[in-house]
Amino acid sequence: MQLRYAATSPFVRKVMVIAIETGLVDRIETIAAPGSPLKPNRDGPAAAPLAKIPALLTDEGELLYDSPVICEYLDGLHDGARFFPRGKGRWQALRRQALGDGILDAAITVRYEMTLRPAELQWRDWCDAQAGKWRAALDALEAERLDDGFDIGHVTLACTLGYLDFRFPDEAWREARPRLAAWYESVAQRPSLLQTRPPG
Ligand SMILES: N[C@@H](CCC(=O)N[C@@H](CS)C(=O)NCC(=O)O)C(=O)O
Repeated sequence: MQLRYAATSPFVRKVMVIAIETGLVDRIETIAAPGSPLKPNRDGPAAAPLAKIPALLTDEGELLYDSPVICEYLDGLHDGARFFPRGKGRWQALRRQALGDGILDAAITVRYEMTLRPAELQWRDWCDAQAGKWRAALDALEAERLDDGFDIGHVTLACTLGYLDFRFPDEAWREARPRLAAWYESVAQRPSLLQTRPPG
């Protein structure tokens, strides 16, 4: 399998965490393909129409994209415990994945605004509104019990919090959210998360 990859992408990180946790990582060849909305990159193997990463070319030649799709595909290739539960817990796992992905979408949009758009065109109110979304989502997570396993919801949330630390180090999200912070400190010690930490 070939995976379009960047070590800084939290969506790629989700895929790599699942690949490590399921023992599939050695079957995946990573293709460096940094993503930028201003320079859509469709060169090389496993390029997807939206030019986003991750994208996975399976051994059967099928192109898959969007991290939830790729993660669920990988989860069907191993015999261990499922990261996408079938029965009880499925909707909670998918909802948590959606919440983490939504936080990432808001955060990445703000990062693009602040790094790609010329300073005089940056829209502060809009960035603040996006930050308001991810803060409300973090507040909702503080009210949840997350120490109930390790499925795709937990994987996504761990990668999400790691991304906030990586790209928004001044966010101080832990201050008013001690339970979420404690959960993250413990889950971040898993080898799959340690091995996929963003550079720097
Ligand atoms: N919903 C997608 C989001 C993927 C995404 O936004 N990836 C970013 C990198 S972190 C990207 O490729 N950005 C380039 C672009 O938006 O053109 C997923 O879950 O895989």
